[in-house]
Amino acid sequence: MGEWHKTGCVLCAQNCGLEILVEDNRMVRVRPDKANPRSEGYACRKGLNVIYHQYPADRLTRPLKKVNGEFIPVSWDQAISEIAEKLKITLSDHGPRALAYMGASAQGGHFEASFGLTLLRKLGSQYMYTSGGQEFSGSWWVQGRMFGKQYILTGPDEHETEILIAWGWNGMESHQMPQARKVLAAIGKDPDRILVSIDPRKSETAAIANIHLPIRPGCDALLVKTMIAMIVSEGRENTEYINKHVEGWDAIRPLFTDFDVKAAVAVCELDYDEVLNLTRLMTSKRWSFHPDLGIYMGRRSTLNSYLLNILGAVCGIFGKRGGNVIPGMVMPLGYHADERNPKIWKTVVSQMPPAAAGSFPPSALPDEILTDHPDRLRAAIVSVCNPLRSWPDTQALEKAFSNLDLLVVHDIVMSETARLAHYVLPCRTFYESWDGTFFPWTCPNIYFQMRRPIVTPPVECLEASQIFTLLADKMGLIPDIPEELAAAATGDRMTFGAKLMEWGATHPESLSVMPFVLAKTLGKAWDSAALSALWGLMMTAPKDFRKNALRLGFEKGFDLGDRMFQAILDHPEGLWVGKTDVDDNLAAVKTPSGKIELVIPELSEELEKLDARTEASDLALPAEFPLILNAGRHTDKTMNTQMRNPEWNKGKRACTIAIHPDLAQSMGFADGERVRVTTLAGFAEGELEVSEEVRNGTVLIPHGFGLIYDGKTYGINVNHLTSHTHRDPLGTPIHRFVPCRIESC
Ligand SMILES: Nc1nc2c(c(=O)[nH]1)N[C@H]1C(S)=C(S)[C@@H](COP(=O)(O)OP(=O)(O)OC[C@H]3O[C@@H](n4cnc5c(=O)[nH]c(N)nc54)[C@H](O)[C@@H]3O)O[C@H]1N2
Ligand SMILES: Nc1nc2c(c(=O)[nH]1)N[C@H]1C(S)=C(S)[C@@H](COP(=O)(O)OP(=O)(O)OC[C@H]3O[C@@H](n4cnc5c(=O)[nH]c(N)nc54)[C@H](O)[C@@H]3O)O[C@H]1N2
Ligand code: SF4
Ligand SMILES: [Mo]
Repeated sequence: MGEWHKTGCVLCAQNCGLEILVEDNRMVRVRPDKANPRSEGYACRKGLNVIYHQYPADRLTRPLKKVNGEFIPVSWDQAISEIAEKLKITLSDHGPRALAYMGASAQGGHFEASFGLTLLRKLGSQYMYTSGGQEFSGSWWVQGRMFGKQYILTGPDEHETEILIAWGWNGMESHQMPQARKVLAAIGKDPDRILVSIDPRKSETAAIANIHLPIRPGCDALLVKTMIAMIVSEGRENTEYINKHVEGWDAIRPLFTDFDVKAAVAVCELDYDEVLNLTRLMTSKRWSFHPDLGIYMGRRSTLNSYLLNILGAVCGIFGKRGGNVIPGMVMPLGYHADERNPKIWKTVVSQMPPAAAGSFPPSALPDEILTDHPDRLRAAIVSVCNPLRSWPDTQALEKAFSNLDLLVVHDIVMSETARLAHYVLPCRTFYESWDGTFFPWTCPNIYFQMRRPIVTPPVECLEASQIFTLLADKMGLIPDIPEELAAAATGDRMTFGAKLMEWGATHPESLSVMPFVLAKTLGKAWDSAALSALWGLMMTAPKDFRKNALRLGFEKGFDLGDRMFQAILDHPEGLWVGKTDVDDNLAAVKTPSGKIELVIPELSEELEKLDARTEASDLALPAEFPLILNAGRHTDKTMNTQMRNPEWNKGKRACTIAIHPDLAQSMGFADGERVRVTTLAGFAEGELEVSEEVRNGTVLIPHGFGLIYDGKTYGINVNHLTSHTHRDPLGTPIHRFVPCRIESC
């Protein structure tokens, strides 16, 4: 007889509520949890197959050290002592710029990030690299300039909107919104609402959209500029909104006048009347947009995000119900790292700033490691992240990682990155530990779920947060904790809190390492560093968060943080923890003017030059690579690199090289044959799929394959085809526009 446990899916940012049946300490069945207030019984096939994720054949159960090219098991004490020693030597010989932390990217657990970042900072380095830096560098940098902080994000208020624009987003497969398929289908079917897809191909979302603009790949910036120009020429700007909430429109408005919109629409290969009609709808109805990788990893990534924000501001959709709102957050996703502040580091070779709310762009990494500059990267801790398959340019990264003096990987499996490490440290899975995520995307209520362990981990496995604590301790970074304080951790939390404050007041050095102090006290008593960090987070929650909690109905009081913590424990199914003030949503804007600022001097030249003529020549492909590779479509048969056991896709056509029937015919290819795709970075071979859904002239390969499992390789690692230098000025790889060719093999 087993027991059903309330938990959540750890595979994507939606973290849908799940119930999992556990028998004899083994997860055996999964069903959606109707009691979860955000997902309300919604889950997709990935979540329902999460048992494959929990029990991969290459699960790590002991700390491993590489000796003469082979991994041998070592004790925790040996592993941590040796890593601490090596780190100390590297840092004393070469300074803090030699160290990077790569992580803070998990879809199922964010607590590791606060420990990794605290350790990094304490050791004097700013080099944090996350997967966010390979999707959001441009867009979050733009948010920093226009909304005041890089972590102030906006998202569609999908339940109130009249028009939802899926812009380079295939929500029907990728979700990226609570209950995405249900919500998108409902909008598409509602006679009073309009679902728009702006996507070069007939994606699963485009297929159910009321309007599909099949834009030529890479033309989004030109299209948005055109749309703004159409609105300006017909005088349809939302002047009242602009006067109240927007700064700088008069300064940039001339860039949108005297613009040849007809020529621009032709370059985008769209229908002029359709585009004009859409802009007319956009100035007469409440619209919202969800941009995603087609925009972020598209050509002109940063400019795309800038122009979309200008368009939204001109139409007055930000901070308004049914438009794009700033969701409340339990915890910001990163911090504001303005590169104009001289204290903020840049990468040594490419001089890239950490534009994605504190994360440097992974595309910069190969050069940072392989340079002979004295400040090169020499040591890295990779935590809950798989750069060797996920980040651009596997060949360059492989070479770079092999040149590190020290590579430590925290993972649950022998990932492709772990294979290159000097030490591999075994983690508890997210079903064996306490953890939660801070992805927002609900409005007006703010959601949180702290998942609890539902199965016992293999004895030697630890939370990544606990591993960071062991390392910090061994390196002498945590002040001695008095016995009285340690003892108080097993008793009443508020009494512990009072003692902690008292001790902290006389030990100011403890403040910069507070997550570690909590982990060594409460975390020890609870066998979870992550859970202790949650308590710390609730007790020190910023004013805005507390205001949101009171608005939802929590009562005021000095113990509010502790009561919220208890409420979270009392609701394993997840709960609403706050409510934003939607009527005053733009109060969250933190620019100097308090308004949405439209002038970004660094982008003005690119914006000014952008027109049909310059784009037409710039878009031309070299004769050697006449096709465009979309390197990394996110499909229902992948979940980044997290699903390892290939059995979960048994009988499905999981990884293919897809092209349009016309292209197949012109090249004499048949569905199912083996073909080779070549780019500047390299080549890959695989099975051809011929599909009407693909835009002619493009080649689609999913992201997330190239898995090495049980001695075999499954599917194509698409990052063998991407070059780390094919990137936006802020470092985002241009994975949706990779020139390529295809031939039979
Ligand atoms: N099933 C599944 N779901 C996932 C993931 C997964 O691996 N599998 N991963 C998750 C993660 S981490 C992320 S970030 C998201 C990503 O979610 P999405 O961004 O929705 O994923 P993509 O498949 O890249 O879809 C982007 C769309 O942009 C289109 N596109 C390509 N080029 C252009 C262009 O030039 N202009 C425009 N306008 N569109 C273009 C593509 O045709 C595609 O339909 O998915 C998340 N959800
Ligand atoms: N070419 C190309 N590349 C891409 C993309 C693309 O579209 N094209 N999409 C990209 C996007 S949007 C993203 S977000 C990144 C994602 O790339 P990553 O951030 O690398 O994410 P994941 O593949 O989710 O894997 C993270 C690692 O965490 C480990 N892990 C899973 N669960 C646990 C756990 O419970 N505990 C611990 N300790 N470890 C665990 C997994 O085994 C895996 O090795 O990849 C990207 N790479
Ligand atoms: S949508 Fe995401 S969180 Fe929900 S079940 Fe699917 S993979 Fe899991
Ligand atoms: Mo992502």
